[in-house]
Amino acid sequence: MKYISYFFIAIASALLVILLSLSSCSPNHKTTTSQPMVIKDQPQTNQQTADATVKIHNFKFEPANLAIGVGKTVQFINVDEEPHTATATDGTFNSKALDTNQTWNYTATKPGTYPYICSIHPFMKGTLTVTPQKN
Ligand SMILES: [Cu+2]
Repeated sequence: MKYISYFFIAIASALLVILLSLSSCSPNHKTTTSQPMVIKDQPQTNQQTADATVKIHNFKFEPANLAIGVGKTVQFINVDEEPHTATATDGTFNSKALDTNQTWNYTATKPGTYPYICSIHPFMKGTLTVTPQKN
């Protein structure tokens, strides 16, 4: 009987040691092994990151006038409770309706001046100027 109880104490302490080493090691392993994978994923999300942002707030485009270089990306984000769009009056781009906190990216392809409105609230006006230089 004594041997059996020693045996159990030995197993229990061994388990404790394993548990302790696991709990102290696993956070380190997570930060070292899973973070490089996150970093690998980041370039993909960085490609979608915009060069400029237009916030749609209080039924206004902020800033209402924005200039970006050709090839650059502008992100529209609607922070209103109402849906809004960013719709070029000449049809060059159209975000369709953006719900609250929804974003939409537009990459400028051709230099020019593009007035745009919200097609739901046409009194909302903005102008996107696409400059020839890639800045
Ligand atoms: Cu609107």
